[in-house]
Amino acid sequence: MHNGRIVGNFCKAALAAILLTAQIAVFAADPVVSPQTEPPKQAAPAAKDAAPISAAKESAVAKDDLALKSRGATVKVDSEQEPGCAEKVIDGIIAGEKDFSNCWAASLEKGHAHWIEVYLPKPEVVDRVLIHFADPAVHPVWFEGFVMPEGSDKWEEVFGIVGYKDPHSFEGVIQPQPITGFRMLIYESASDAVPNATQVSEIELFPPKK
Ligand SMILES: [Ca+2]
Repeated sequence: MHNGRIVGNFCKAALAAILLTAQIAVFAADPVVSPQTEPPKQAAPAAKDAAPISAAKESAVAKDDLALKSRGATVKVDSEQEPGCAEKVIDGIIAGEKDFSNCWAASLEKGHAHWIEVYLPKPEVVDRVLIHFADPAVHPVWFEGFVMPEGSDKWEEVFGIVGYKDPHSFEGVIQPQPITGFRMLIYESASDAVPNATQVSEIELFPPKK
């Protein structure tokens, strides 16, 4: 649908994003939950101390986010557009609508599926995942979430989403349990013009509210 060719750093392709976003708003499909998984539960209310996620400029994560490099979290990815950009999903900074340079961008040389894994320094009970995208033109539209339960070395699927159309963020409420990691597996992202591209700005993992 978009014939323009985007080159270079997608995180900085603001104008292209605006143009593509307008098209996505028209053509995006309604979300359909993957039939092999349970539907995601109703999203929990935003935390009182959560930063606005639709701000034009960058904003900060909520104070109780466990998935932070500053708290000892680490990250693995299938590929990077720029070396080291994967750590931007745990740096505590959320991309803005007009400034989405703070993100992991998968390599354009590699096709989907792309994946990103966040590891916690010790098991933590988590019941909510908040994923912030970056360039709305290349946001994930078909993806799955997994957790690694404490004491296990296997990923356990907690949600599967098809046709996701919010270009900014996704929130999933999951069964509370102690986990050591979270995995996002992305099968498809929004851009037809650059089908290999996908971006995530931040992954937040939250403990149950006290
Ligand atoms: Ca970030």
